[in-house]
Amino acid sequence: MEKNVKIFTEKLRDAKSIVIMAHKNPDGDALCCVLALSRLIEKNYGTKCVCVYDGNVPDYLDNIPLRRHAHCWNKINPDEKFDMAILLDYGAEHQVGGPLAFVKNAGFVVEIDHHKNDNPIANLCLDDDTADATAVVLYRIMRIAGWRDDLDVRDLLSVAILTDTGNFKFAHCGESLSVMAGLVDGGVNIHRLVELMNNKPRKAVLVEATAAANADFFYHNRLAVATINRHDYRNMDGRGEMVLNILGQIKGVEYIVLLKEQKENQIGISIRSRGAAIDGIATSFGGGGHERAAGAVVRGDTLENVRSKIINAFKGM
Ligand SMILES: [Mn+2]
Repeated sequence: MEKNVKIFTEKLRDAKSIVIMAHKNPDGDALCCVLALSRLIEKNYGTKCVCVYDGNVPDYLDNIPLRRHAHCWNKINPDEKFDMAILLDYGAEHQVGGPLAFVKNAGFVVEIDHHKNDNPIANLCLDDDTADATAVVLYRIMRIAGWRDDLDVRDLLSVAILTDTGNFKFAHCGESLSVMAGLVDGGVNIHRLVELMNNKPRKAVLVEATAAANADFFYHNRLAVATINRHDYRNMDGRGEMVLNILGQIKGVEYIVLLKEQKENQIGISIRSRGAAIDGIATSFGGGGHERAAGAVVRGDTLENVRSKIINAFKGM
């Protein structure tokens, strides 16, 4: 890591134009890391970065610091050539979406990620798939590089860690806790940040609550499957973490699946596990992710078909 951070900082010193991005439909870790790194680069190297995203930013992230610095990628000239493109929390090439064009045109590509990825697309990889959040890796880089930060950066890294660990319910390593301790010592108020994220539209919360209430159970109640149809999907805010969290609290439930009919014949799948690894199942549907939190998007198939296929995929687990 030290050696790669050194290469990264040397490249940052030379880069005159930088674009930063994460996965499509960014979550807290994705968007907050983009904004935090952009501020860190500006503060330590004087370069103003362009922050882009594809898809929708959920309402619960409306009030995070520097939010207005993130732009939908199609607001930027598609032929723009950047000296450096930085991919954060992106998972795999196909999850970047529109801004991938900037990566292809960039002089040098850096990635900072905590997803398992067998085909990294960067010239320089600062990845660690054991980290609870990309923000944990970014914090490590910030410390190794000796960068100056500020409260906005510390707030953003905190929101990233809180969202990716579900307020530490899914924390696996002590590092995310010790990083958070450092951030709190640096002035972060966790309660204030959690309150700032309690910003979902009422309809969105009710859609998730209803999906959880109407879930079906299979294999001696070890698998819970919830469904959100096309009509209700339009009112969602984020990926439906609340549905997954509610069902995961049930005694005996080991696997939780949420199916989202994003549009006709396009089904989003989110899978969580309290037991065996399920990223293989997500991969078999064309997706990926982490061992116990993964997902996929299936195109060209109906909600009913995908539902029976995914239930089948858990046979024998
Ligand atoms: Mn993440």
